[in-house]
Amino acid sequence: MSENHLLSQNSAPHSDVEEIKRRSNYLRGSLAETLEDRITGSIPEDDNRLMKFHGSYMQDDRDLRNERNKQKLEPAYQFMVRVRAAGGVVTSEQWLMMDRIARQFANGTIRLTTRQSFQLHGVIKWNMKNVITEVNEALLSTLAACGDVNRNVMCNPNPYQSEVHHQVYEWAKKVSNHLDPRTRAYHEIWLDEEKVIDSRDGEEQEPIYGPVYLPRKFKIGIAVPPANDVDVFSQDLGFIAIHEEGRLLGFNVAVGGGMGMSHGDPKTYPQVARVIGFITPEQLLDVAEKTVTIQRDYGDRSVRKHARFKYTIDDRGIEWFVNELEQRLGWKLEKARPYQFEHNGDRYGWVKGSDDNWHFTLFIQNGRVKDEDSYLLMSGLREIAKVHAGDFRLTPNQNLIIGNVPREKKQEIEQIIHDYGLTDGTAYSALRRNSMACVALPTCGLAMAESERYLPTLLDKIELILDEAGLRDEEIVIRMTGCPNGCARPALAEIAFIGKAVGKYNMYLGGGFSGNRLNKLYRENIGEAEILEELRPILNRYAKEREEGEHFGDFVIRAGYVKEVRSGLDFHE
Ligand code: SRM
Ligand code: SF4
Repeated sequence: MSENHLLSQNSAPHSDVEEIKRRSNYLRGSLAETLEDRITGSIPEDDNRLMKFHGSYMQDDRDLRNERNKQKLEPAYQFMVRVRAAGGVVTSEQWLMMDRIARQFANGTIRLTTRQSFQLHGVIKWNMKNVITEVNEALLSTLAACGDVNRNVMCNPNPYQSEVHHQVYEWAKKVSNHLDPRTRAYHEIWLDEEKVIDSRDGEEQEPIYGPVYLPRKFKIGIAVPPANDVDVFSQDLGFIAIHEEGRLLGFNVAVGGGMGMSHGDPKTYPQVARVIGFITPEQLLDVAEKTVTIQRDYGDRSVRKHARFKYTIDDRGIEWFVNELEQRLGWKLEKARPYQFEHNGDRYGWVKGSDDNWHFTLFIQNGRVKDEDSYLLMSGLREIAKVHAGDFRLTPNQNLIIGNVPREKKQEIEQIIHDYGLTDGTAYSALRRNSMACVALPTCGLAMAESERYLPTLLDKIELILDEAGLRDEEIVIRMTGCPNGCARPALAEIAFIGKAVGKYNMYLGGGFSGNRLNKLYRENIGEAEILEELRPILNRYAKEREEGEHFGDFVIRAGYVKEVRSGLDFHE
């Protein structure tokens, strides 16, 4: 263990979560026993903290909370299970497995997340082992999908779009594997692997993380310009692929982004990552590992709200970080290379890849895959998976690519798409195609307002204004979350709504269309009528007064509705 690590372990009193991790014997705790306990559908809080590292959260159905409380019943405890694959690429067999377990053990829906993972909701305790076993048998994992470790590594999900995309995807997988926790706890608890009494000391068991893991979650994403679909500036550690004539030269490194904040606490804020230099592909793993160890050693372990990497960097300064990184690496970063981002959304419909195969990006509203009376999305995708030898790819914007369709299969897949009316979103407004909403109610314990269940109807109403203004096909990025944690990366949207209370939102304007600038608070605590009242004149003015090619987020700054935010440090100014 490095000296710094020991120092940080000994400084200010640590939060309770640090103690839980320390006592857990590498994430074991008493999980094996509490999962067997048939008296309650819940698990104790200490184990719930550890459960996150295993890819699951205990939740309760908040729609049922009051009623069950009245009836003096315990809350309807259930578990969310997050399944990850770097870059969100899975096979048809893996899709079919997710589809089956969603129907058999969860609430019959699949959630595609903003980090290219799957989520199942409503799994009861007794079914957790079945779910995790099936996931692992299909060669996917839930390990480290949540918890104070590196999370799912994001990248453009289409490895066949070009050779550079392919190489970037391979690097995303390598970073992901390199930073996976090494504890055997997961295999013992869920996969019935024999318990080994391990005589190795802490550093050997978790060579990168050590016995208390990271102070907080850590996120990595790799972007391939001109697309910034992974929102590289929202990541703790972002890599921007630098390519020339179809060749990957290396990556610009960006550090210290993050979206979370708390209402009313100006010490918390979203931040955009800053570009600090250029590295070659072979240097990527070293940079990722050393960056993670710096956060391990210097991140705040006493106040969890302040424990994200962005605060470590902002408190000490970017120069301090670059210096520390270069010292640990033993070499210096090169000067950052030029790059250009054009957008942070997904491109829909059919595209032909570098291998002559076809790829179809479907619009999935807020990432929820389910069957409804008029739209059998889940069944349609199941039928495709049955005949599709290519793959499925979860995009960073909660959409789905049916990837790698050979020419001779394209018609068959197109027929299923047609039969089930699956949509690439062209029938919708460009605003809706560029929308994201987090899960929020009824499963998210932190939600203050609706998000996924509300944004579609709010969009119906905003679309009427767009139609009046002639802006239906204007690409504007809009995002909503049920609380300020920022799971749909709202601080980077041109228009954002962040939940404050049931039916009330803070409204933000002015994010950059390519995910390069934070937005700014415009109105506080407003309901639907005020939202529409506020938006109508701004959208109408934008329609009339925008300059050639000017995006909405840039317009609202030029027109004086909000000030430009250059750094998270100015977010609350
Ligand atoms: Fe998130 C906590 C859902 C992406 C920032 N997030 C949660 C929890 C687990 C609620 C909880 O702690 O009890 C939510 C589960 C809700 C449910 O019922 O499913 C939740 N987060 C999600 C997902 C599913 C949103 C979605 O609709 O897709 C995303 C899953 C990603 C994945 O597959 O790994 C998700 N969360 C994000 C992102 C976006 C990203 O990573 O690109 C962020 C902002 C980026 C960042 O981390 O800065 C994000 N989630 C948070 C935070 C605030 C962290 C902070 O800095 O303070 C929390 C709260 C926490 O950790 O205490 C949180
Ligand atoms: Fe829950 Fe808040 Fe994340 Fe939405 S942003 S899923 S409400 S934690």
